Amino acid sequence: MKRFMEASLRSRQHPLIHRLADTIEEVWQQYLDISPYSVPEGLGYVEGHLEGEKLVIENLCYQTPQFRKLHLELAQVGNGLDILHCVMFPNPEYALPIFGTDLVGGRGGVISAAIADLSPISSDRTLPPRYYQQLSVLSHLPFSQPRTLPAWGDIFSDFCLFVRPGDAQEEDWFLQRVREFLTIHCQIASTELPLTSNLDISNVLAGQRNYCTKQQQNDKTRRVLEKSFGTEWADRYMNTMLFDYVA
Ligand code: BLA
Repeated sequence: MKRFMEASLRSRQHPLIHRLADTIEEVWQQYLDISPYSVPEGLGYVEGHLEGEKLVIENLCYQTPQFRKLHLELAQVGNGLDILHCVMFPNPEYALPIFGTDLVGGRGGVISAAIADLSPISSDRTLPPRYYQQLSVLSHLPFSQPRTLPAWGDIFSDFCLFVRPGDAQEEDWFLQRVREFLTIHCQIASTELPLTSNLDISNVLAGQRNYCTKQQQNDKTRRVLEKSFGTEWADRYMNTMLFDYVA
């Protein structure tokens, strides 16, 4: 089989990031009907270095009948910081939650932030019953260093995992949980029927818009991008590449 994606940056990144990137692609290929998505001009591979620290970004994007954009981004800052960012944006005709994950850490060092969620987009902030049923029977994972969500994090579900993995076992647990989230999500999504009512579709759009505007408030992401690319570029990148929405 033809190579699905070029594995370049990840081989120089933290091993957990490399493994998570491979896992995400593997589950996508196993369950979804993937086709190409054209990344905005000049944003497939990006390098910036305003304040000395070099930032390299690699964007991999796909689409499927149920998802308008599957986005996997790998980034490396100088020699110290590695990042994996992934979001699956459903088509507005599908009332599906938004899968998102972010891993931030230093190479050879520790992962400081590992987050994954299936985030609800309904106005009552609950997940569809099929998701709730499958997520609530997953085993409890006793992470030693749970982290607290920032204020804008009210978009995340009760199943959101946000930790600093303490050792190799906890890294494995994180990877396993993300695989479970993704598998549940892809299996449900591929049997989901599209909405037909315009009101239902506009409610999905409102939910996705809320998710994106909250994520755009993440100052930690913004600061990393601003340092290497400047304020304007960072703003445009966050609004058009990371968290774009249909108005
Ligand atoms: C945290 N995100 C962070 C941090 C950095 C980035 C440096 C701080 C790490 C720490 O607190 O230990 C940076 N993340 C980036 C950059 C990109 C990125 C530069 O994705 C892209 C180029 N963020 C997401 C998604 C989620 C997310 C999809 O992109 C969740 C599904 C969450 N990241 C998230 C959260 C924090 C974070 C909740 C902690 C924020 C805080 O504590 O204030």
